[in-house]
Amino acid sequence: MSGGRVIVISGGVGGAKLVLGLAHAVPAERLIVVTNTADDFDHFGLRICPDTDTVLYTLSGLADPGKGWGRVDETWTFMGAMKALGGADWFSLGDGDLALHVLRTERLRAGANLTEITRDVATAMGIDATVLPMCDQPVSTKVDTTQGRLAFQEYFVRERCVPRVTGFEFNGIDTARVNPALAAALADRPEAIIIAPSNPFVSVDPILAIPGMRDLLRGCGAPIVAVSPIVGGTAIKGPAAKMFSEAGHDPTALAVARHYQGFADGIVIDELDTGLASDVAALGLGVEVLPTIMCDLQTRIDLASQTVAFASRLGGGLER
Ligand code: FO1
Repeated sequence: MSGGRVIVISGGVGGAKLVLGLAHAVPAERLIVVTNTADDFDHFGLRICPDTDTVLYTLSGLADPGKGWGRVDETWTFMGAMKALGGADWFSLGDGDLALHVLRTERLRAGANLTEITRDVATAMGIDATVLPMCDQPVSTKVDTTQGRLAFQEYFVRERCVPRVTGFEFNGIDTARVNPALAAALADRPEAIIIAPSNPFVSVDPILAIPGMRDLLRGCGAPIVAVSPIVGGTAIKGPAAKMFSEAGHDPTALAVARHYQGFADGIVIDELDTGLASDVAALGLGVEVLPTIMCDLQTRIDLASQTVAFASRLGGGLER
């Protein structure tokens, strides 16, 4: 490793696993985590930022290890009371988690931005790495389905990803601005850009869709490496494979590579997909075959350090 910053682009549960590995493999002062905020929404008058919170809880050791989102040892008194009153109970907010949403909402109303709030929460949680929301302006993913347009959490949680997807729109993206702290880090010769094994359509694409983001990432000179969230034809977590199928593509690591073709310099695919390596390479991408299923902390750390090493090797040969 050469000592520059490692910038990782992450969604929620799947991405946070690699983020935790990176937090062990890369010194904290060199790690920047950029989170998707297009899943954010208002619920019960509170601002909920699921992917950012999942990263914060994961890095601080507070995450529920079973679900991957929310807090470990959570209690659900609020939700029980809400349900008894006839309130909406399709989106579960634990009692401890609720404190974060109340605090964030109060601070947003008082004029703080998401970056400041996230920094202060990370500090309070004892997180040393930098966690940056992709932007401070509200962006919200809308999922077009054969049953009509749904807000992202309605599609994901309330409808359990069942409706067939016909497209996505990121409302507010035109007026979103790349997080200034990220822009500054990109101008400071980072060592590597890692795209975590998050959903390409709804976790990574919103980040890349911020005006100017792709050019900043491509132009910073660092190698861009994606880790495939599709292994052996299925998604490790969530609806990514279903979304590829509904878009008319076989859900494979090759489809992920095609998705990032022209943007990423390389892709990490799983050992189960070794047979796809030559097809991926034929797209003009560097390929690294690794065990990518992160079942415990050590496999996360191993994948993180091997991914950074792969990026560094690619970086040596980059000509842009
Ligand atoms: N996911 C669910 O499947 N059901 C829930 O009720 C739910 C609540 C929830 C509350 C706070 C939070 O930070 C995340 C929560 N998630 C829940 C996860 C979230 O919907 C997804 O992880 C992401 O938005 C997709 O990356």
